[in-house]
Amino acid sequence: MTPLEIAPGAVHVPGWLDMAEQRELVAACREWARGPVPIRHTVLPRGGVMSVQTVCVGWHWQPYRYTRTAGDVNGERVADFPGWMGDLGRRALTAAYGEPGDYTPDTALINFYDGDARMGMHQDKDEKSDAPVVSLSIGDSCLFRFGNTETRSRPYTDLRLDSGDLFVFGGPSRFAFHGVPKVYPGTGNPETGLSSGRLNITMRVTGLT
Ligand code: MD3
Ligand code: FE
Repeated sequence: MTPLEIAPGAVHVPGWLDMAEQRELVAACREWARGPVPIRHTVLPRGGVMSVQTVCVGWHWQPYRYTRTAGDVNGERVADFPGWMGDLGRRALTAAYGEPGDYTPDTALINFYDGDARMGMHQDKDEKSDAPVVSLSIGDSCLFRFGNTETRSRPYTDLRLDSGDLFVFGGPSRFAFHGVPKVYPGTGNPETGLSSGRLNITMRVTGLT
């Protein structure tokens, strides 16, 4: 529960979510995974298919923009971003930075990793806002790679993210490269409601209306 500043603006709070909160988030994500836009493997413009499975709320992300409707899935409008999730985002900023500021996230990307899923090094720059990104991890642990803002290679810091961990990326870290090179199957606690795999929820401010 002690915040660790990994780089300026990048704060890791291990074990931030208690078991009840993790269970509630798993249940909410399970509902969103059913629809109105079902969870799926995102297809990239050059034909690649992401190994992670994703569902969005508030705004739909498709590479490389946000829309209200999921033109690359089933054309439906995504579920509304719930008020309780904005409250959770402000509590997260308070835990990481000591104050919530005026943080008003309007979208969440929910990524599900099976034991073989990975995410390559990338920057999140489709948002027209430099407000922080809040990341919550549930289920299996993973290796998380936090890089620099210039290149997708070294220097980077490798760390392990466990179930219940919070990470906030703001300020100079907001546009850093990052990725998930490995998931550690079987490390999660079934009490979360996830019997296998890893769930990552990221809240963002799109800057769109
Ligand atoms: C650093 N997700 O959804 S969360 C993503 O675990 C994404 O699913 C990973 O990268 C996951 O885009 C990593 C940690 C994270 C998320 C957003 C960031 C780190 C970030 C934005 C800027 C800098
Ligand atoms: Fe990212």
